[in-house]
Amino acid sequence: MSSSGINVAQEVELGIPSRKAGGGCGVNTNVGCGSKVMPLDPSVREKVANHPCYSQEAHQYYARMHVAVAPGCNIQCNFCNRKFDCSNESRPGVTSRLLSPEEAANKVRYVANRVPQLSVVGIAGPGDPLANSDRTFRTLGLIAEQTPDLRLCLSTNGLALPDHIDRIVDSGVDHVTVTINMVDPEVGERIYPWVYFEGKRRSGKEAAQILSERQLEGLASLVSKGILCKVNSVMIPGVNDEHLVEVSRVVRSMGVFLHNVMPLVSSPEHGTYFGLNGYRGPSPQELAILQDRCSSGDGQMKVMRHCRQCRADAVGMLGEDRSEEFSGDEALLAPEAYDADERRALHQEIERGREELRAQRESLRIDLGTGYRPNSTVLVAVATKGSGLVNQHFGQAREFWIYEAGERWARFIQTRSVDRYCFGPETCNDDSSPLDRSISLLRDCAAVICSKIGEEPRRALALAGIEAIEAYDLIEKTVAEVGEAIASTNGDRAAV
Ligand code: CLF
Ligand code: SF4
Repeated sequence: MSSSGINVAQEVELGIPSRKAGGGCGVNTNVGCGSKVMPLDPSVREKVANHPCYSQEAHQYYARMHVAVAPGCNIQCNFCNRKFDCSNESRPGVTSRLLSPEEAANKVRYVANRVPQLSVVGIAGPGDPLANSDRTFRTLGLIAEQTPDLRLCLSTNGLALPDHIDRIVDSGVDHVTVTINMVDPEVGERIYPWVYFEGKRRSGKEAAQILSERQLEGLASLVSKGILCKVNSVMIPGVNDEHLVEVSRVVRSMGVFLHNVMPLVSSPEHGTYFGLNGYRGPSPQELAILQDRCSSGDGQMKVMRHCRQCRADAVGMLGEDRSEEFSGDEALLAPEAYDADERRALHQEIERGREELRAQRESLRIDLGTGYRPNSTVLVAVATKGSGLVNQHFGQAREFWIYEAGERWARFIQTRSVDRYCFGPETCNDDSSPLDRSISLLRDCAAVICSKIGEEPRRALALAGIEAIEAYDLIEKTVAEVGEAIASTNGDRAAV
């Protein structure tokens, strides 16, 4: 254990620079010269520990659910079509069923009784929660009263944020996300055609200026009240991609805990301004490069890399979508008794398991990406159902977790979904099979690690120069071993 009372593995998970001795300026890609160890405040550590969005490790064990109670919005984003959920937190093209606050509270109880991994309830749409403040706060009040052990989370575009700080605090919300796509109105006027403020529709630079000022004012107030804040940004190549490094620096300096840089998902079928006018989303490689730049600048911002851009009625672990399973009327109508015991017992079991895995990782001295990067690394893809293990068959994996791998080194880079996203012309082919899509998505990886793989996909991967490796073990341990073996024979093949 370190002097701060948390062990090295926990510090790494929480994004705290490691304090390894040695190494000089420029050696470390993630930790700046002269950086100091900043132990997390215990209250922050407690808030992060079981929140699946604020902790990459926690998202392997804990689930979230959203309740879609907020239909209206007070701004227009060029990547949004109002027929669908808010794109600031959700994947474009997805429509959620609107609930009343009472239905939402019933649904939370219903889901909580059936998904014991549940730790957080969020309101993230389908419009902006604070543009529907009465519905949002009534919902939060009911949930806090009826299911008091669940964390409350809120996501907003920030325009109305300064008007609601006290109500947010009083509601017991302890995590707030503000979507900030710019801090410069010249960039902003290309993203927001208008905002509705003080009874008037404002457009152009004035609209962006108002929005930006309100977002930053609201953020500062939240931070001063001890609310843990995350900023979401949509990366729009050619519009704000370069600028997001500055956004990251600014919000870091204000005390924001986490920056989630998400890809623009753009296609003409979504009917958005960007989709209809040929604006493309970034490739996974472009996204990872920008995330690295945000996390390696002066501010050393902690960057979220495991966001799944989920729906306004999402239910389950981040990597799975169980919203359909809970979309029926029975979830809304049943005023059933609430039983938190099963969840409490499971959460205790999860924490014991996590502690054991941390101890193993620590004994193996595997660096999760905060120390000194080895000279030779490769990218590898992992098939996992969570719980910290390589435990998924290649053919059943709908997403892969990409790691930078090398000697005692396993740095999580991003997730890539086989059938959810189009990442651009190279991977966009409606006729392609899931196997073709997987290979295309993993083309910059040296290996894929999974619990089982058939001969046909193994051959197809080999033809693409990707080695298939079967394992059932700790993810980071396997990644580091595979990375070391491949990097030492093939040299550096890390593309990001
Ligand atoms: Fe929901 Fe958002 Fe809270 Fe998480 S989601 S309101 S912070 S509980 Fe998470 Fe989903 Fe990404 Fe949002 S993966 S879209 S970051
Ligand atoms: Fe759409 Fe969300 Fe933007 Fe409102 S804030 S316009 S709902 S993407």
